[in-house]
Amino acid sequence: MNVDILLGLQWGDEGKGKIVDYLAPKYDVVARFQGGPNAGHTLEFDGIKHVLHQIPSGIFRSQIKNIIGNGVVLDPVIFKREVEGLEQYELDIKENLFVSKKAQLILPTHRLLDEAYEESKGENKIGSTKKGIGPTYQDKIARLGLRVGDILSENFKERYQGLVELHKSILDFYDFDYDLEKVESVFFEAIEFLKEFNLVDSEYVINSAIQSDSTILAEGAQGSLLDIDFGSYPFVTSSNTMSAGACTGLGVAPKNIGEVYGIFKAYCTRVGSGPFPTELFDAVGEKMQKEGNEFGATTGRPRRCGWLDLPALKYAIMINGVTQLFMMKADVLNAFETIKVCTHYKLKDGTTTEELPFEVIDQDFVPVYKDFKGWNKSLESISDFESLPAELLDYIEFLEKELNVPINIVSVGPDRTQTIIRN
Ligand code: 2SA
Ligand code: MG
Repeated sequence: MNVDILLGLQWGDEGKGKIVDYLAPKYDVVARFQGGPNAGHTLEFDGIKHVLHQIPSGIFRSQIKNIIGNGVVLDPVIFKREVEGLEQYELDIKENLFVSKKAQLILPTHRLLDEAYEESKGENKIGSTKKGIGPTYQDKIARLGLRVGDILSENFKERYQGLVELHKSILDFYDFDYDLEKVESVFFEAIEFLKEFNLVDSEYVINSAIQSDSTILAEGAQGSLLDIDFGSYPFVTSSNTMSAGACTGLGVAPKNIGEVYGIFKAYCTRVGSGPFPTELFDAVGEKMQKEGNEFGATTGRPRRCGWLDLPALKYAIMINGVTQLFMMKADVLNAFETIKVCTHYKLKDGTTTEELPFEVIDQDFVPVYKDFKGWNKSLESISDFESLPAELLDYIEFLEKELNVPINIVSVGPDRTQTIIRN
């Protein structure tokens, strides 16, 4: 069982980048299994802040192999930009990065389609990152997509053209204006750039790593509540963000899965549209946004903020089989006199439930909260678990009891060093 999985348990932005960076030295391989450039994993160390979108977070450590798995949708243009952005760190990217030939390619027209679909939805837009994620997965499932390995074939341009013609007819249907010429030349430059990397059958790379007893960390992107099957459909992303996605997105058998690390914030945030039962619309929410610097790493959009939602968190723990919990951004709550946790929902008919309903319509139920006294002090100088303020320890103890999974890491700041490990 040498594949561990790290996942966000909420709506993304839980701080996965920081934890992968912290865990990475324990692993020989770090692999991305779903999503694409809609992810933005922020790593901070030695006073440097870096955001990774498609490249796995193990890239900063020279002894780690990094894999972009078959379940990923890869934008070659963003890939090129990302690699170039890393040049300053003098990493051995060409040696340490392996890209699955089976990963799907995001074409410039996929991005245009993403925009066209969003525009056509009016009020009901998903709030997509407009990186072409949905349309690319759509083509994958429709068996129309182009894969990374296809760029090596002689008729790649023809096949590209064939798919683009289809996309154009859809764009025309939506009356969507676009200028493809310029973006296409950038795309083909990026395709040439991508050819210089290790394009592999990554399922063999991973399984031979498993055979030779190497340790592998599967790095999830987005969050469990954005899962295509179990998220708040249709306000979700287009991949399986849950632990099962690591098996299909890498070609790893379930028997090889060991730990499932679930990352959650001490409160909740969401970018984009869709239900958010504990969302705050008042000064408290604004304060959370400000204290937590809650602005998207990919699009810069402000994140909606609210209190921790236990029914939603329990659901995510259930579908993922989480074995260890890591609580992030506890320090953001330093400034609050009272901290609230939603323990269950009260439905319109007066009954209560701890389960997420089929359709989460905010107006149909109200969250019921339990109040906790805030600790109201800085956590900056604290480095061991026992020295955390009593109020925060109470909060953690309550959550562990409710969730039935140990909280083994508490993050008290963005830097690598501000990570409290529980022995
Ligand atoms: P898309 O672009 O089709 O996947 O958008 C569909 C919905 O999914 C939401 N979405 C996200 N929400 C939060 N974080 C995202 N990425 C993180 C970032 C990185 C992460 O920092 O940008 O945590 O992995 C992300 N990606 C997609 C989006 O807002 C739509 O509601
Ligand atoms: Mg993020």
